[in-house]
Amino acid sequence: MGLKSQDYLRDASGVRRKNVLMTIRVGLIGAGNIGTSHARDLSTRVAGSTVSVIYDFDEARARELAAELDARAVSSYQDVIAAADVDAVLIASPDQFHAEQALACLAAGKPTLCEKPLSPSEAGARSVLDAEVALGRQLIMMGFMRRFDPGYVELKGGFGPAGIGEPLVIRNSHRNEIAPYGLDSAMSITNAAIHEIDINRWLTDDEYAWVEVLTGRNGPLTPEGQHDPLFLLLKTTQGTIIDIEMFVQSQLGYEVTCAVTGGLGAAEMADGSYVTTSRTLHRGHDLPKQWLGRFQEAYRLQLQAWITHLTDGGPLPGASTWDGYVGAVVANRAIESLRSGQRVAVTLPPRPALYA
Ligand code: ISE
Repeated sequence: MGLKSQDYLRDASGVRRKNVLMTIRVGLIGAGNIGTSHARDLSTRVAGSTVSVIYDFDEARARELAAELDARAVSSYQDVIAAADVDAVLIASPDQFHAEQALACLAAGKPTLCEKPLSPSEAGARSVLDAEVALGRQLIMMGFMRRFDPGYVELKGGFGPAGIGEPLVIRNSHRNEIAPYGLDSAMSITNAAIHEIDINRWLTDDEYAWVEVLTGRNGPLTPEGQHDPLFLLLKTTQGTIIDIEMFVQSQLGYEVTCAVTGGLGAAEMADGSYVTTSRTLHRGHDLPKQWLGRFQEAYRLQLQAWITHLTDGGPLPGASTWDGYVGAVVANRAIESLRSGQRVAVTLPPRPALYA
C-alpha cells in the first residue's frame, strides 16, 4: 500500500519507525462461505488486521457476521469501498461481480485481495488489467491461495538439479463432492479448474502454448447437455505436459492431487491428510467435504502475507492482476476447446512492465 507519514511513530530518540501497532481495517464484499472464512481469519488468526465493514446481497447474513466480528454492515459494495474506516478491500462475491468491484477498488485507490477468478470473461479480466496498468501501481492481489499451500510450496521447492530436476509431466486431479453452484461445464473451468491453470503456471514458471479439453463418459449426476468429468490437456511453451481431471460432481468429497515427473525423479503432493488411520478392514484417511477442509492453512497464510505486505511494504507476495488475466485467457481458450473439440492455441499480449 505504501505507508503514509501517519503510519510511522517516532521513537524516544526521534527516529521514525514503522508503527508496529498499525492495524489494517479490511472491508469485506461477499459474506458467503469463503468470505466468512476470510473474515474470521482476519479477525482472529491473522496478525495486524480487523474487519470493519461488511456487505452481502443477503443483508441479514452481513448483519450477522458483522455482529460476530464487531464490524458494521452496509447496504452496497460501493459503501464498503468508500468507507473511511476501510484501508483495504477483500472481494469474495460471486465470480461475475469481481471485475466490476475490482475496478471500483482501483478507482478508489484501495488495496484489494480479489478471490479467483479475476473474471469469468477475458474482456472483464482485461479491463481490470488495463486499469491497473494505467494507474501504474499494483493494488490487487489475486486469491490464488494454492501458491501458499505447504504441499505445493514443498513440491516446487523440490525441483531443480538438487531435487527431481525440471518438471516434464504434471498430472492433477480436482474433485468436488457436488458442484457448489450447480453444474455448468464452462464454470467448472472458470471457477474450479482455474486453480490448476494458475498453480501449474506457478509450478513451471512458464506459460501455456495450447489447451485441449476432452469430454467422455459422464458421471451419473451430470445433467443433459453438460460434461463432467472434464479432462484438460495443456502444454507449456517449454514443453511441460500437464493434465487435469476436473470432476465437480464426483460424490466422493474434496480431493486435490498433483504428481510431477521430473528429469531426475518424481514427486507427489500429499493430499492434505497427515494421518493414516486403520479401522476394521480399512486403512486410509477421510476426505474433507469441501475445500476449506483441505486449504484452510493456505488461505490463512495468504491473508497473513497480504496484511504483512500492506503494513511493511515490499513486493506483492501472491498472484497479481496479470496472473488473474492470464488465468481468464487460458480458461476461455479451454471453453473454446470444450465447445469445438479442437486443440486451441494460447496467445498472450506482452506482459506489462508493471508485472516484470
Ligand atoms: C470453489 O470456488 C473453490 O475455489 C474450490 O477450491 C473448488 O474446488 C470449487 O470447485 C470452487 O467452486
